[in-house]
This record gives sequence, structure tokens and C-alpha cells, in this order.
Amino acid sequence: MDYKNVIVEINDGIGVLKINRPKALNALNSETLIEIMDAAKALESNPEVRVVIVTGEGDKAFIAGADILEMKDLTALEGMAFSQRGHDAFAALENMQKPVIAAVNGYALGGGFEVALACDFIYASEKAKIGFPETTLGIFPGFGGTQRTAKLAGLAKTKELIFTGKTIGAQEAYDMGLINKVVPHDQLMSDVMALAGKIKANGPFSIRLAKQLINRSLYMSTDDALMLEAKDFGLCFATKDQKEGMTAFVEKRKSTFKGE
Ligand code: DAK
Repeated sequence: MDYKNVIVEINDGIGVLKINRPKALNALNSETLIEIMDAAKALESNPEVRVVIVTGEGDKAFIAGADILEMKDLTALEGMAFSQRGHDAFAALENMQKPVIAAVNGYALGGGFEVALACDFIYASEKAKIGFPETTLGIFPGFGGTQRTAKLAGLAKTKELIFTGKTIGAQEAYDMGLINKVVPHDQLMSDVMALAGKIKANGPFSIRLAKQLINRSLYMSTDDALMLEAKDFGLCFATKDQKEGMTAFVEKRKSTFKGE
């Protein structure tokens, strides 16, 4: 697929998916949602790619939300189609078995912040501005925002953010537990690339299992999750990565993992 609204770059095992509509502050129209879904699936199935970074083109926005101009006059049926495209794109991102890091480089509002929340975790520029303006438009966050925010920040903080529609800065979002790290604006991509490089050096299969387990455990009892943990832990010993990792330790050398 030729992309108009996203840019995909793959460099040394790290895939960067950049939303590329800077004139509209990277707002998510239907075309962009379809391209995100296609690009996420392509990155997932590319064995060369071990870590994915999602970010926004330009200096001002990660994603300023769903495209209000497109949504404004939708009929109910068109609204359903738009919603389906959103769900497809979000599912493709969230279900990636590889680690996905959001590098939030500016405005991450509404559906834009929901994209970041669908990633495994968020690094943000000190200039980032985060919020859910949906209630100012007569809707509420419908791409997982109510659920994922509450899991990270708790019910009360989430309700305040959504009920007010206010925009908060990166530091406040960090203090609420929504993002992992705030970094100087000019350093954002280099810091996230370095972080991705560090993750990339570790056993891909073990990271994939850990990611699945952590995500699934949200919907399981602790007993069931611990049982699955024991099984998946055992599964690691069926991989060449485990043999390589432990042999490398004993031989006092760096391990070279192949994800096998
Ligand atoms: N949609 C469309 N265009 C947008 C946009 C958006 N969300 N955000 C910005 N733009 C466009 C502006 O219209 C403007 O275009 P031109 O006028 O130049 O053609 C250009 O980007 C630059 O924006 P501004 O001139 O407004 O720039 P400022 O620096 O003055 O302000 C701002 C930046 C981010 C504060 C402001 O642009 C703003 O408030 N933007 C809207 C933010 C917002 O309300 N976002 C939430 C959208 S609602 C669903 C699930 C979820 C959703 C929808 C459906 N289903 C399950 C069906 C999600 C909904 C949302 O995300």
C-alpha cells in the first residue's frame, strides 16, 4: 500500500510509524486510520522489526485527535464505518506482539492520546500537551480512553480529565502515571531510539511472552495469571534465545538473540 498520511521507516530493527498530516496537526481521518492499520500489520509481520515507535510528523503535534472536520457531518451509518476503521487501527497497534513505544512530540488530544495509550508506554517531550477534549464536543473518549486512562491514573483523576476536557502538560501527565518519562523536546527521538535499541538487544520471544502476559493479566484473577506465568516461563526454555542468553552469560560475552 502506498501511504499518504503515514511514513514508515525501518532502521536496524527499529520501525518508526509517523503520522504525517502536520497541516491538520496529524488529526486522524479515515484515510489515516486505514493506513495506520496497514502499516502496523506490515511492521508486525516483518521479522526484521523488533521494536516499533509511533510518533507524529512536525514540531507541534503527536495527533490532535480524530478529524473533527470529517466527523462533523457524519450520518449514523458513516459514523459506524468511521468507528470500525478506528477500532481496526487501534486493534492492529494494540495487538502487536512487539514492543510499541509512543514518542509524544506535541499535542496528544482525544483519539490522539488514545493512540499513545494503545502503545505499551509513552515517552513525551516536555512540550507535549495531553487531554481529552471530547466532552467539549459532546462526545467522550471512545477508542479505549476511559478504560486505559483509569487503569494508569485511577478513577478520580480520569474522571476529572474527561469531565473537564482540560489539557495538561507532560509533567502533570507524568505525575499521574500516564507517561513513563518526560524528556527535552530536541532529545525525544534520540532518547526513544536509544531505549528501543536497549529493548531490541534482549530476547524477542521472552519480551513477546511478557507483553502478552502483562496485558492479559488485567482480565484474569491473580491465581490464573500466575499459573499462565509459570507455563510461559517454562516455554522460554524451549527457545534458542534462552540457551543463547544463559550460555552467553556463562561465556562472559554479549548474547545475540534471533527470536527463535
Ligand atoms: N481535526 C481536524 N483538524 C484539526 C484538528 C482535529 N482534531 N486539530 C487541529 N486541526 C487543524 C485545524 O483545523 C487547523 O487547520 P486549518 O484551519 O489551518 O486548515 C490546523 O489543524 C492547525 O490547528 P489550529 O490553527 O487550531 O492550531 P492552534 O495551535 O491554534 O491550536 C489545538 C492547536 C490542538 C489546541 C487546536 O487545533 C485544537 O483544539 N484542535 C482540536 C483538538 C480536539 O478537540 N481533539 C479531539 C477531537 S475528538 C470514536 C472514538 C474516538 C473519537 C472519535 C470517534 N468512535 C468510537 C467512533 C475521538 C474523538 C476525538 O479525538
